[in-house]
Amino acid sequence: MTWDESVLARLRSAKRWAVLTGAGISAESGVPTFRDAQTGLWANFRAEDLATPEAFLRNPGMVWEWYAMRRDRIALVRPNAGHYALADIESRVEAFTLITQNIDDLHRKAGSRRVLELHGNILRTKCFAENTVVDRWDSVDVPPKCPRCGAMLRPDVVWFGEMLPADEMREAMEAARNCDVFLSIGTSGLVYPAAGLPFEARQRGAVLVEINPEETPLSPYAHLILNGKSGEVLPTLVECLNSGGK
Ligand code: BJW
Repeated sequence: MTWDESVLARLRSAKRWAVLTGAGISAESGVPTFRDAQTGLWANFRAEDLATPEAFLRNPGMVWEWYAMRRDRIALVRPNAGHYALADIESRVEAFTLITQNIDDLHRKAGSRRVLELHGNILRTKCFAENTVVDRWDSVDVPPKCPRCGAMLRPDVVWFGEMLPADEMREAMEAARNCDVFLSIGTSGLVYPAAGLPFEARQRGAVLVEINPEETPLSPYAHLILNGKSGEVLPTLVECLNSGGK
């Protein structure tokens, strides 16, 4: 791991932080990533069969059940040391925006306060037709029916080809453009528009730090690469920042 002291010094004096997280930060909590060749969700399922509106319309029961299975599993998992380290940094710096592509709610469970969920939240359900969040339903159909309009219910996540929530995306872009330091953690950097945020930050002069055990398309542009698991690297980074040494 390269702990470049001059970059660490810039992190210590940074006032405005923006952080982008992906599936990797939850891997150590037991949530599978998408693109890992062995354990990733897309190793066993094709994204086009499950994570698009077209797939849902083709086979709504199967898609609903797949998300219900993942939701039940996610409801049982706990944040790990990486999630807690980010909540810790947030409590110590002037401005901190946590932008996540994850739908598992683990950042909030770890105590992070300002969290922008770009790809929704699997614990919420919405109406396929009206796009409104639905908390309760009596329907025993699979998928269940919206109690207001009778359309199918679906998980409140962002599928391929769908727009990201506009307010969250706007705030994420603002945070990326105005930060002193941008951390990209546990994301393959393949899915846009989220993958464009670190580039935006770098272009505006931010220090770019990547935390990932693997190389990604972002790696050549990072000022500091912390090559390892976020549950191990982030607590060490917090220690470094607090102690003023390595
Ligand atoms: C560890 C670790 C440890 C392991 N510690 N790290 C520009 C160019 C090309 C295409 C497009 C473009 N703009 C838009 C597109 C189309 C598309 C897209 O990006 N396609 C690309 C794949 C080519 N984007 C969209 O469709 C988006 N919508 C959109 O752009 O709307 C406007 C529009 C509409 C119509 C037409 C055109 C434009 C929507 C994207 C929605 C993504 N949804 C998903 C599913 C969410 C629901 C669900 O969970 O099922 O979001 S896909 C999936 O990928 C999920 C993730 O959030 C997302 C990113 O994955 P992530 O988090 O990076 O995970 P992995 O598995 O890829 O990587 C894990 C990483 O962790 C790895 O690097 C590991 O090494 C690392 N790791 N263990 C730290 N312990």
